[in-house]
This record gives sequence, C-alpha cells and structure tokens, in this order.
Amino acid sequence: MEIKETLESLKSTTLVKIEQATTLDELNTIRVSTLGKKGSMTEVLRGMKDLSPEMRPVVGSLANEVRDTLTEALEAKKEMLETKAMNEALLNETIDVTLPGKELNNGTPHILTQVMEEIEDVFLGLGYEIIEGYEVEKDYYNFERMNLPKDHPARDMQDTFYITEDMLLRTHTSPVQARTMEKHDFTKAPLRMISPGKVYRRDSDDATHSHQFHQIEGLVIDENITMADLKGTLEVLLKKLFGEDRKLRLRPSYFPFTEPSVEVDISCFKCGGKGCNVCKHTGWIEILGAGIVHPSVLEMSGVDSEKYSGFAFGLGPDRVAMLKYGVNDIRNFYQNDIRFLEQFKVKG
Ligand code: FA5
Repeated sequence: MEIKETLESLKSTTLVKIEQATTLDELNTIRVSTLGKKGSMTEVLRGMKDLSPEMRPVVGSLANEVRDTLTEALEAKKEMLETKAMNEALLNETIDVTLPGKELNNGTPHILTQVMEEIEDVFLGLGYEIIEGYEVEKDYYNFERMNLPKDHPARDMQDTFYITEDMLLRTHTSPVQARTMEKHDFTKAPLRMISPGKVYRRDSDDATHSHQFHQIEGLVIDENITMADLKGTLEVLLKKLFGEDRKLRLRPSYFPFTEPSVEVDISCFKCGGKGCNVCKHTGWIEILGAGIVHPSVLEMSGVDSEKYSGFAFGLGPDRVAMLKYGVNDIRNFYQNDIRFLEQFKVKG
C-alpha cells in the first residue's frame, strides 16, 4: 500500500510544482527530476520488485496513469509558457518602419575605364573594330616591326621594363598595328581598328607622366588614305569628347613608324591656353601622336605600299581624362583614393 500512496503524493506535489512553474527552464527541471532516468518516479518504480504478484498489476496501472497525467500536464504548461514568451517578445520588439534603410555602396567603373569606353563608342560609331593586344610583348613587334631596329637611337624615347632580352612590357599600343596588318585580308575590306590597353615606360612620374598608363592605338589602311583623313577623324573625336570650342594643334614630329608624323595638342583645360603649371606654361597639352604609316611598316607586314596607304595614331586616354575633368595630376588615377574616385560615379 505504501508505494501506491507514494505515487499518489508524487502526482499531487508534481502537479502543484508544474502549476507554479513560471519559466520553460523550471518546467524542464521538474520533468527531468520526476520522469527522467534518475527521477523520483523511476526511483519509486524500482520498489515494484518487492510487491506481491497480485499487487504488481494494480500498482503498474496506477504508475502508468500517474506518468501520463504528469506528461500531459508538462506538455500543456510548456505550450502555455511558449505562447506567453512569444507574446511578450512581440510586445517588446517594436519595429520602427520609418527608420531609413542602409545605403548600399554600389561600385562604379574607374574614371579611366569610363573615358576609354566613351572613346571606343565614338570609333564604333565610325565603323572601327576593337582589337586587343598583349601587354607582355616581343621586342620584335614593339620595336623592330615598328621600324625601330636594335640599336636605333629612337628606342631611347621609350625605354622600358625588359622581361628577357626579347620580351618586354610594351611601351606603346603600336605593336597591335603589325599584329593586325599581317593577318588582315586587304582584298576583302579596308582595315579600320582601334586597340586600347595598358602600356609601360621607364618615365619618371610627374603631373602628366606615369610609368604605367593607357593608350588607344588607331589604324586605318585603304587605298588613297591621306593626312586629311587623319585630321578629319581626330577633329570628330576631339570635338565629341571636349566640345566644339576646344582648340586642336598639329605639330610636326618624329616617329620611326610614320612619315610624316605629328603630335596633337589640345588647349589647356586649366588656363584655356594662357599658360600655367599644368601645361608647363605652353597653353597646350599633348594627347596623341600620329602620322601616315611608314611604307617600311606596311611592307614588313606584307602590305603593298604602292597600292595601300594609311594613318595611325596613339592617343593617351589618361591625358584625355585629365583634360575632360580638370584633374591636375595623373597620379590621382592610380592611387586608389576612394574620395577621388567617388567623384566620378556613374549615376544610375
Ligand atoms: C607613341 O607612343 C606612339 N606609339 C604614338 C603613335 C602611334 C604615333 C601611331 C604615330 C602613329 P608618344 O610617346 O608620343 O607616342 O605617346 C602617345 C601619347 O601617350 C602621348 O601623346 C600621351 O598622351 C601619352 N603618354 C606618353 N607618355 C606618357 C606617360 N608617361 N604618362 C601618361 N601618358 C603618356
């Protein structure tokens, strides 16, 4: 009889404890200490082995009833406490829908990329192809095929970084001329191409010179191409880029791969032509070199120089970007200063 009473009293005291529990943790402690492996209920049931055979089923069914009642009471209380906790959380966690959202910091193409794409668009509109060259180039294409044999003194104008005796970081985009001409079938169509990319020189850096910069090479080969075609094309480009009022100046110059050769200057953005520190007090900033392709350059690429002629130019988009946006030091483009770069965000 004693074990029956113990079970009854365990039931009633545990039900009171369940009733009084205020947290899920407390409830769990009650469950473990009553129904768990080392719980009081298990402890009581261990005494069953001492009962008479007639009493065992009676006490067994009572024990089942007590366990079921307690399990149900624990479940019901658990559900109640969970609902209560959720309601409290909902009341406490007020969401302020009027708070401003977090601003997403969108990236933007680098200003030099934007300027190069603008120039590419002008030439695509004129029917040119865009061709990529190699930044690591053979001495042969960079110099020899551009009419600069080994030991030619004009190589000094473009001293560079050699990788081996025959391989170098290209000093200009002009080697793309030779690589394109030797593959082109002139019996099918004239050649009109531009080639943008990075170039390298052992120049000492200053406000308008960087040891790594960009060029856009241009090349047009057809029958009867003259200096007038070159001048007309450059005028279309520079007026599109800078507006109608910017002045253009062609100065006689020398490149071994063009004859005649010119340097093309544009009036200074800062002083408008009066002379200042940006234009080194000349009123002009040089932005490209150009000329009529030298017959030897054509012949070395297998092009008949009696039949075909062409013009070529090498434009510095870094200088174009400086002129267009009034940037007075080229080094700003390469220093990755976010405050500088953010000024040229594409609005979108
Ligand atoms: C050349 O590199 C020739 N290959 C251009 C050419 C092509 C002439 C086809 C004739 C026919 P030059 O060294 O002048 O030429 O450079 C061309 C342009 O690159 C310059 O007008 C200038 O805008 C830019 N440039 C040259 N050196 C630097 C530098 N260190 N930093 C930034 N821009 C430069």
